[in-house]
Amino acid sequence: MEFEVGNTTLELIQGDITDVEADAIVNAVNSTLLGGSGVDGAIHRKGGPRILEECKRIRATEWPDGLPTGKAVITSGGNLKARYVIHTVGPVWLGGFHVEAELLKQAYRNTLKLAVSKGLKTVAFPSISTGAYGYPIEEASRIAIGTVKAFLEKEDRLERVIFVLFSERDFEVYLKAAKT
Ligand code: AR6
Repeated sequence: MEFEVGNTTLELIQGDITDVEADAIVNAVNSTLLGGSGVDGAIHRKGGPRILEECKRIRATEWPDGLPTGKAVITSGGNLKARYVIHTVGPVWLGGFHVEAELLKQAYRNTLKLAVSKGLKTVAFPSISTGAYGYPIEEASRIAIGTVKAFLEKEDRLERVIFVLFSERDFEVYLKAAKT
């Protein structure tokens, strides 16, 4: 399903993000940048060791104490079809009484800003924070879609932003958010 937002096409698909051809796919990581389960595990498995080597270098140079929640960094895509991987840390869901919503917005916004600053044209996102980090997906989908749309209304250098939802249910939830 596709939507036009300013000059950019916003697309929602169901599938595995490691199969997506885009300038960058986005990885939902933890602060260590050293790997994990879920989409992170899948990206490192298919992308090969080069991605982890670059993550280790980023830790050693830019972020010795780990990448803070809401921030984003970029590595090559290793053996993936995508040229780059943008790694961002979404918030752990703590009941909604903390700053989860703001941090989730920052993760999407900082990823898009980084993509634009590198001259990338196509970016594919997974559903950040709604797996191991437990963010309720209805709420997360509204924040994800709303934040991306608001960004694209002001920024016309991206050609296509894709949300890649892993399950049919997740896809339906995001579709509903995109239509409203
Ligand atoms: N393609 C697209 N989406 C996927 C894929 C895939 N191959 N695999 C899983 N998902 P999660 P989080 C979906 O847990 O909640 C990791 O261990 C999944 O169904 O990957 O941000 C990190 O290292 C869910 O909808 O990320 C961190 O420690 C979504 O991706 C922690 O998990 C996000 O689920 C981050 O937790």
